[in-house]
This record gives sequence, structure tokens and C-alpha cells, in this order.
Amino acid sequence: MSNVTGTRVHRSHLPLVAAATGGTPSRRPVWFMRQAGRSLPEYRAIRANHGMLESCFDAELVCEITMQPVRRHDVDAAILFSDIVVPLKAAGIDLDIVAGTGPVIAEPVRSADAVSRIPRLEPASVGAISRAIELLLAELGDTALIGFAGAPFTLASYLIEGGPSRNYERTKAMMHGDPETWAELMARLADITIVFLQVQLEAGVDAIQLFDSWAGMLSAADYQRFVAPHSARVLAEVAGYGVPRIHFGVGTGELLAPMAHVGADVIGVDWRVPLDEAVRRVGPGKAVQGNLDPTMLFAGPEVVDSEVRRVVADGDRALAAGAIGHIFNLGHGVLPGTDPDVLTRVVELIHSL
Ligand code: 1CP
Repeated sequence: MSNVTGTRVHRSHLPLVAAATGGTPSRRPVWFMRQAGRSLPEYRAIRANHGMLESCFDAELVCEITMQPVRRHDVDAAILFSDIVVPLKAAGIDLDIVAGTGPVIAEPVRSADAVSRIPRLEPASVGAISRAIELLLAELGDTALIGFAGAPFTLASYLIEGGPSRNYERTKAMMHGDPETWAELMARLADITIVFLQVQLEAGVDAIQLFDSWAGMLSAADYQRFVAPHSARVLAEVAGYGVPRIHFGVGTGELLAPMAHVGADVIGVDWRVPLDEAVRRVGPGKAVQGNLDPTMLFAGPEVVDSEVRRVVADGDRALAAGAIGHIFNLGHGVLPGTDPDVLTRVVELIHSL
């Protein structure tokens, strides 16, 4: 069932790859954004003794943490345990991932001069990630491995704001007030993202996801002008691997069409737009991924059961409306307080339907 290009083996028989490419998956694939991490006691036990970035640059720890949700939940894909700021750190940008906050940048990037000092990413500096992928592919068997990166806009927002943001005022100020510096920043971040994805693809991941988590803060006009060309370049540069490319952001109902046009094979949809409506906005010929509201996992078994069935039915309607596949996921990441046993039952239910 699998064909080989160069040294890579395309595992088109995996349910996730089949659903992403218009094949016939043996079952409806399901995985969860942020499935590795704080909802799992076994993750918290490891992190009690290891820092976040330390863990991300240790091949054995990356492998172990990536495997934890696979062992527990019977999901159809593992997502590499890492973070969108890992390639920035590896390139030499001074930052940390602070517990309870997220990425914090030591010297926020707010001038043309600061942008001109953003380095390139040397593949050797993320050698631990390549080694982790090798370990994972040996252990995963018939579970897909998803590599990922942050899209240039979402990375830029952290670099400019200095950390998580509510309104992205400095980011939008640079975008509109100094479009040349903005374009240079986006070009440099796209270069870093391309190298980081190429490293993962060379190591053999089965799919990649480009997270533009915060693109939904933008108008469609701003997205088209200031963001789309750079995301399109990233996705084009990795197209030659023949591996499905998933593209996702939060609150992107108004951006689904332009996000679909930057070149992904699969469009991730948050919980605000039903999957069949998403297909009408995206157009036919792509797969959709999503979109159970992660807060529904707190609402008790009856609600979880009926919401999972509704998303599966929406997925079937999406297929009837022209989508080439449906990958079940949440509309955003697993919240830290989620009961992991609820996730296990969600996977069982989806596979039984
Ligand atoms: O299973 C997995 O998905 C875990 C691997 C993973 C991924 C895919 C982590 C580990 N981070 C990410 C991607 C990521 N990181 C995104 C895109 C996905 C999304 O939208 O959720 C973003 C925006 C980040 C940035 C980030 N890193 C945040 C969000 C901050 C904000 O702006 O609100 C946070 C809290 C982090 C830290 C982080 N990354 C990952 C984990 C497990 C954690 C928590 C750190 C800890 O355990 O203390």
C-alpha cells in the first residue's frame, strides 16, 4: 500500500493519511491538538523534573511524551512533542516557555534593526528533533506521526508582543505602520519555519500541521495582504515531500477561504463553524479537521456523547458537500483540566460509529 520516494516511505494506508488525501480510511481518524501535555498525570510526572524547553531538546523525552497519549487513547496520530517557539530558540533567539503563561521573549522584536538580527535556523541545531522522530517511527507502528511548526504570523505575534497577547496591538501597528519591516520579519520567520518543517519531513513524519493559531484576530483583507503570501511560501516549499499539509487557526471562520488558498491539503476548523458550512466556505477538494469544542469534555458523558455524534454527522455532511476526508479533532487544544479518560472514551466512540 505504501510507495517510496527517495528514502521516505509514504504510509498512505494510515487512516489519517488516507483521510487527508481522498483515500478510503479503514476507520475515521481521530487525534487531539495538545493531546500530549498537562491533562496527563504521566506528563506532569516527567515535567516535575525537567523544564519545558529542556524536554523539547531531549530526544528521549520528546519520544516518551509524544507516545504517552498514543498508549492511552488509541488515537490515529501522534503529534511531535515540541512547541512553536522551539525553532526560534534553536536559531538563537533568547526566550523561555514560562509555566502558566507560555512563550516569553527576552528582547521583543520591534524595529527594523531587531528584525535584521533574526538569524537563520541551522538544521544541526534541531538535531535532537530528528533523533526523536527516528525513535518515534521505530515505536509508533501504524500510528501516523504529525510534525508541526508555527506559521510566520503567529510566530511574529509572540516576537513583537514579547509573549501571549490579548489584542495584538504592537503586531498590527508594525504590519500597518511599517509594512517593509513587517515583510522582512515575515520572510525571515518563513525561512525558519521552512527549515524546521524540512528537518521533520526528512526525518520521516507522515503529515505536517502549520499552526497559525492567532490569525483569526485579523480581517480577511489584512490576512490576504500581510500574511497569506508568507504562509503560501512555507506550504509550497514543503509540497515536494508529498506529505499531507494541515493548516489551522482559531476563530478563522471569516478566513477559511483565504487560508485554504495558501496551499494546505487539510483545513483545521475550530468549533464556531460546523464542518459542512466550513466546506462551503473552503470549496471542494480538501479534507477538513475538527471540531469538537474542547470545553464540552467537561459537560458530562451524555453531552460528550451527543456532541461527538453531532461532529461525526457534520463530518459526513462535509463529505457530501465536497470534502475529500474528515479527521476528527477538537476545535482547539485539550484544556489542562480535562479528564484523560473522557478523551479515551471519545476515541472509542468515534471508532465505533
Ligand atoms: O500534544 C501536543 O499538541 C503538545 C505539543 C505542543 C504543540 C503542538 C505544545 C507543547 N505546543 C504546541 C503548539 C503551540 N504552542 C501553539 C499552537 C497550537 C495552539 O494553538 O494551541 C501555540 C500558540 C503555542 C504557544 C504556547 N506554548 C502557549 C500558548 C500561549 C498563549 O499565547 O496563549 C503555551 C501555554 C505554550 C507552552 C506549552 N507548549 C506545549 C505545552 C505542553 C505547553 C505548556 C507548558 C507546560 O507544560 O508547562
